[in-house]
Formats: sequence, C-alpha cells, structure tokens
Amino acid sequence: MTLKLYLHPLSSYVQKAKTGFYEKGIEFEPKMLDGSDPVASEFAALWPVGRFPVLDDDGTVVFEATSIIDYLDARFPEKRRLVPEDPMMAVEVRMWDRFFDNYVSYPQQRMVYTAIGREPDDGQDGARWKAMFDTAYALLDKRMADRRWVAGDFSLADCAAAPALLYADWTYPIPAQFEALRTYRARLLARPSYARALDEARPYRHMFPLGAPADRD
Ligand SMILES: N[C@@H](CCC(=O)N[C@@H](CS)C(=O)NCC(=O)O)C(=O)O
Repeated sequence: MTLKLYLHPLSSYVQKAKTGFYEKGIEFEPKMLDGSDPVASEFAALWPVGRFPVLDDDGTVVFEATSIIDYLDARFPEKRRLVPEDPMMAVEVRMWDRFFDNYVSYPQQRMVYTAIGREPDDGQDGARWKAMFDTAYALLDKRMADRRWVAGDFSLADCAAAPALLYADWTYPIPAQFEALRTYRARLLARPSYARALDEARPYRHMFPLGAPADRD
C-alpha cells in the first residue's frame, strides 16, 4: 500500500480526511502520531509544520484535510467525487467547507488550546469564541432548515461539518432551539463513513481537554 496517512484519531481534521477515505472506500496505512518514534521523527522530517493529517502517496506529500480530499478526487477519478464536477456547485461546496473550518473548528480549537495553556486566556471565559459559535449556530440552523446535507449531495463540506459540529457541541452546546442544526449534526454522526472515524477515536476520548460526554455521541 502506498497511501500513508499521518494521524491521531482524536483530531477533528484527521476525522475529516478519514471520512473522505471511507466515503470512497479507499484504503490507507495509518501512521499513528502518539509522540513515539520512529513515526514522530519521520513526520517531523516530512512536514515540519507539525500539523496533521498529512498524506504521503509514495513521495507525493499532501497537507491540509481539504487538500487530501481534493487529492483523492483527482487520484481516484473512478470513485464518487466529494467536490462536484459542476463548477458552480464546487464553489458552494468549497465555501461551506471553509465555513466549518474557519467559523466552527477555529473557535473550537482556540478554546481547547486555551484550556491546555497553549494560547493565552482572554480572562472572559472564551467570550470571543463563544460569540463566533453563536453566529455560526444561528446561520447554520437557517441553512439546514430544508436540507439534508449542507451543499447538494454529501460532500467535502459535510466531511468538514461532522467533526466540527461533534466537538463544537461538546465545547459549547448547540441550543435546543436550533433543531435543524442539531438534526443535521445527528445525521452526520450516523453517516457510516464518519461513524467509523468517530468509533476509531473512542479509545482516546478521555484525552479531550474539555471533557467528552459519557452518555452520548
Ligand atoms: N488547517 C489544517 C489544520 C490541522 C490541525 O490543526 N490539526 C491539529 C489536530 S486537529 C494538529 O495538528 N494539532 C497539533 C499541533 O498543533 O501541534 C487542516 O485543515 O488539516
């Protein structure tokens, strides 16, 4: 097998990329990043930025979860695409992919990094990040009122949405009034591709710095 994916199962961006692999039924060799060698040193040499997931396809290195899914579309044209061929539809999918990364996963990651002391505490209990969540939740609830997936058929954008909404809700619960958004989140968690990535993270849940719920998800 030539496709090696550097990962940790708890990582939201890893779960996003894995969802792409599982949707398409493409196998990969997991390279577990748990701090131990030789994988840790191998990864540091491959991608000094140190963020994962990173794909190594026999020497072709692909970083960023979005780009990994884009790469799978290009490399395996016989599989179902996760970014549609239609250019206008592709714009919509990419736009919503960016939305989940920038306006849901971003504040979520800031709150985790603050909790583990990697980023400074704002002294206001993350008010800035919570305000971002409030805006994103309200907007997404409207968007999902009459949709099954966020942009056409299940796509790259839904691969981004699944882990983003999993962790966002653990970090700053989606209010009950946002029924359409909560239903969408449940639908994402039940999608077999994402459910598999989520199951693979189960043994590591206790490591989630803000505390994972014991009774759901
Ligand atoms: N923009 C990157 C973000 C990747 C990212 O932030 N990964 C986190 C795990 S979810 C990570 O590598 N954290 C380790 C670190 O920052 O040292 C992507 O879309 O793949």
